[in-house]
Amino acid sequence: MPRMTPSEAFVETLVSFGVTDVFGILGSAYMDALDLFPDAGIRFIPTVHEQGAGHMADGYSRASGRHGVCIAQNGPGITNFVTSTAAAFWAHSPVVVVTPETGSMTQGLGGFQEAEQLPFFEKITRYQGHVNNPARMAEFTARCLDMAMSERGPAQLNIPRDYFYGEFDYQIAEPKKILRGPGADESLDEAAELLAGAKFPVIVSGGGVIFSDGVAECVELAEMLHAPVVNSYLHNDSFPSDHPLWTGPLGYQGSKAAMKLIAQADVVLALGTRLGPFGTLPQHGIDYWPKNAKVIQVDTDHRMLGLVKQISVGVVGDAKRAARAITQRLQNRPIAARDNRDRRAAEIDRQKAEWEAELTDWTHEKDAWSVEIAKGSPYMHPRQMLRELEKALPGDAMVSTDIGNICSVSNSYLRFRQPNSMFAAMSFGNCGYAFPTIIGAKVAAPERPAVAYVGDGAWGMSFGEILTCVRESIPVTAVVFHNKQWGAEKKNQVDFYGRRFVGSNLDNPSFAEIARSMGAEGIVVENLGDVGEALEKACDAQKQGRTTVLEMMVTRELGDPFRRDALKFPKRSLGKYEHTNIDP
Ligand SMILES: Cc1ncc(C[n+]2csc(CCOP(=O)(O)OP(=O)(O)O)c2C)c(N)n1
Ligand SMILES: [Mg+2]
Repeated sequence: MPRMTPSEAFVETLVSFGVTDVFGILGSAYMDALDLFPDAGIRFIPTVHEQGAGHMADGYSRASGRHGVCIAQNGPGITNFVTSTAAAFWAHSPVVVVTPETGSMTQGLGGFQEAEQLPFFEKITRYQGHVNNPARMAEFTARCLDMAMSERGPAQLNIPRDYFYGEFDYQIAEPKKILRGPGADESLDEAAELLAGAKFPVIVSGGGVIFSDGVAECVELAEMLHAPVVNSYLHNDSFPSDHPLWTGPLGYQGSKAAMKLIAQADVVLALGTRLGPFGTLPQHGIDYWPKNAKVIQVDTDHRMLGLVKQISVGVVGDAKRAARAITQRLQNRPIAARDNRDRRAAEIDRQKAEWEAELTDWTHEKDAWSVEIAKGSPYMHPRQMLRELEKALPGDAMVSTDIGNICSVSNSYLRFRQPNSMFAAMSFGNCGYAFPTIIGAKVAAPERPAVAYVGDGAWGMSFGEILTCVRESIPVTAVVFHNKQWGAEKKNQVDFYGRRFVGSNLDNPSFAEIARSMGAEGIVVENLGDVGEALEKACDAQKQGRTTVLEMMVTRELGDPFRRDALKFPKRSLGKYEHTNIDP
């Protein structure tokens, strides 16, 4: 075993696992290791804020399927990672969060930047490795890298800062190659049996299909059954949108075609999806989940099987391999869905055409408040703008989306032909996710156009990272929806709180001007006719290394709210507040 310092063992293990990029903000706690990065061939990408670094590591891993790694100073640098780690947890991103800690000899004395760093991350990581002895640096580093990948989620590597020093004998590990199988034969047999007998099978293609590189296998199975395929919520890139069996996403602001088709299913194959509760709520007034259908669920995590929706068959397996195994079982046997194939094909076409026509006609929001507020506005209707963006997006673009009303409405207008293209804020739903995430994605895939959709409120949280784009030459495009409000939450005040707007209106500067003063391009777009060209030019400018902020001036109208399911009309007890009661 070669003798080396713990810093060398840490860095050599990163190299052995193929890590070439690390995001973070420098700090004395790990400077001894950082000092080695250039010679090790690791690019250190300094960011504006550690949360940005964490999201960049997330976006990097989502675009590449490789580890995203972030690192920061003990104490405050590490607490800044909490939000980004929680987001990566719910996005199932293999992020390794390296958290140098107070020195082991002073922990507990209340020194500088001291914190117990493991509890912060306990519930938002898949694995926590604590280097309890410097001689174990290589071992724990490797284990965290392995765990993040095999558990598909963040792993924390906690290192007391004095443990970077010394000299020990280390074995530098290679990545473990752990492959998951398709699932138990009996479960796959049952799944095939149900699907063979189904008259209206529908496939839900989830994140697991993307993570397992299983889109081709999902397509093959769908074609064998001629089953329509719906994307699970915010995984619009889990099935090619130009395929005749693609029907669009379920969930908030999703595709009515997808919802109306799955509502008719007698057998649902949920492939690589946990069927998250938010992503399967009724939408557009359609309670689409087919309550009498038999559900087959495939997930690598057995704890997800039947957790949210009742299932008939659970398969603990890899989505790609399970799809292939089911397809093989269906070969050379009678398939009931073939008998009514033409009728279902016509139904799929009809639902898709109806939804497209409805989207095209849906030029603005039609609720009373939206109509009133948008009246006479010189600005663009968000839906029309989103349609123009959709048309102009390059075919190989990667798009990240934030949490906001307009970002959510974009769910209906985002279609992808290849996986690893859509990086939404997923279930953690934090404002400020999209911009740093797309920066990380661009580092992983510099040849692909990278576009973030961000509301103006969320932009305020995240635009600082323009500096990272400019300083580090990472060219991306930010499309900022300037509606002068925290719209998604304001919508609740419109619907439930008598239009009393507390904290929801925003007085903004010119975001294009700010971008220019930070060294990026900034373009204000006010007219629908300019949207497509502006996006094309901005994507083109990425080839010249330039980052562009497109400041889209839009009306204040708002689409359906996020959480109609979770809100109640106010009913007060004290006389003082009585006037705020709403009688629905
Ligand atoms: C970090 C964080 N803070 C607060 C919220 C609550 N929240 C959800 S959406 C939203 C409004 C988003 O406004 P904006 O980004 O301007 O987009 P818009 O809804 O106007 O399109 C807020 C405050 C959140 N999701 N995340
Ligand atoms: Mg806004």
